[in-house]
Amino acid sequence: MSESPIKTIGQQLGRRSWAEPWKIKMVEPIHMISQEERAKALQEAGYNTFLLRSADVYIDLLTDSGTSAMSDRQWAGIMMGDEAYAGSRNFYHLEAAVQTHYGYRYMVPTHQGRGAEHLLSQTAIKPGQYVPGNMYFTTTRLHQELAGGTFVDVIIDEAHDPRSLHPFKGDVDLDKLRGLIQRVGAENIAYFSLAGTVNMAGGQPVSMANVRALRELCDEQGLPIYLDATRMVENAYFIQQQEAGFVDQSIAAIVKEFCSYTDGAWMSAKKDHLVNIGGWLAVNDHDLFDALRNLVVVYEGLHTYGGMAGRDMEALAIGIEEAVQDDHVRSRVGQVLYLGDLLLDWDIPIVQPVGGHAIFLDARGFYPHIPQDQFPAQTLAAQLYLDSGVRGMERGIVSAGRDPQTGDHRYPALELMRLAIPRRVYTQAHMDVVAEAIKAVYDARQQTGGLRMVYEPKVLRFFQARFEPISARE
Ligand code: P61
Repeated sequence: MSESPIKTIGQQLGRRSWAEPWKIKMVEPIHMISQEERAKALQEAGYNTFLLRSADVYIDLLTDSGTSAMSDRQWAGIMMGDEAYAGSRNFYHLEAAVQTHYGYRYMVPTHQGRGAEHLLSQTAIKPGQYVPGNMYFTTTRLHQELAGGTFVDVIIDEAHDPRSLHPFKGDVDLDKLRGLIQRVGAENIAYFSLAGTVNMAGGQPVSMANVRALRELCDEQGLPIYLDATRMVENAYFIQQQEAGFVDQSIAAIVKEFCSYTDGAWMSAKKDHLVNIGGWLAVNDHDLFDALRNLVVVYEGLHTYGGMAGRDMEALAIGIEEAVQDDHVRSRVGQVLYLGDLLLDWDIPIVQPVGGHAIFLDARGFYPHIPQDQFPAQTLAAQLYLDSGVRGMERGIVSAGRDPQTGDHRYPALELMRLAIPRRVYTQAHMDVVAEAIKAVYDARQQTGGLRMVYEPKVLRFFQARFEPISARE
């Protein structure tokens, strides 16, 4: 493991330029349908980008989850799948990769991140307990609630302000956490639910100083910390670039130090780890591991495959090693920053600072005339698709869902539309197309009206909800 980051050619020679540390060996054609066909596809999809067919999408920034390109080494790993029901050699490779790079003692494989969230929530939360964390994530909070827990957001206030330039907007507000402990008692708190590169805040990182301080407080109170490590590699990049004392440390070393302050982690391997499917859950406590290992066989599969094929585990083990390479992370986050810079040059309202995996457009800045319960971010996602076949995702009131107690919409401070960039998939030219499309939608903002929801699923409603435009006369 290299302990100091590798320099790009540009950095070695004192130049500005940088480039991807790979070249393209295989391509997948994409195509674009006409404006009339897009309008029809959008209507058929109920103005919900989750319900579009991918064949109708030109540049797909719905998610960076499971959409990244695998390397030739990962594809070679696919051919090395050991599909034994029990004890596949690929499992041991994966276990070793998690232990080496994340430092936890015990690992349970799962089919994807929410499988791991389910197992952890059912095992570590007693009904009635609270689960504080640095902003909710949809599936994470739902599994905590299904286990009888109540999630409490204790992220710093800056995270809720798209214009705040705080460099670590993922940080935990320790005073808010102390306040919760005083109010409900540490014995009524299951664990701290910490996320790296906080997705719903705009891909915002947590600083090393913050996790160290959190560890101290949780030690005083006897609380474990479990980490959502889904985009921890990207979080480590921001620590390396922005936190004093880390510029000479490798991403791999930073990830490992960060994890050392936590008691375990769950992972959607579909993000940082460059695979199309997979996940894991890793802990240091043997009793907890035992309980998780007993539960995984009920919901996911045997404890040496957890819902993945042997070949999936091999691609994932190799993906972990590739994910922590400095030159990879620099170019991955660099592409996101490139798109962000184009938009900032045109004064398009986006969440700043630009985060690790996505650009988040501030839908309130686009459509101040559309009330939140007419779904400004959902409207923005629909408009961008209509303009140019670019697909993004609502991350506002629809995603926030309803309060289980009152049944009312939750009204989040952030009303965002996310454009998540898959890893190693699109080029700089694609980013230019996306930027121009956003500019066109921004320029037409005053003529745009909101939506009404005409079908609403009970849980995780954003995936399948359907909408209709509200006509100007209403
Ligand atoms: C995404 F619209 N994320 O960002 P699984 N933790 C974190 C995630 O980002 C995450 C999971 C756990 C997705 C897919 C997705 O509301 C949505 O492997 C920080 O997807 O089960 C997933 O991991 C869950 C999109 C999930 C959504 C939920 O695009």
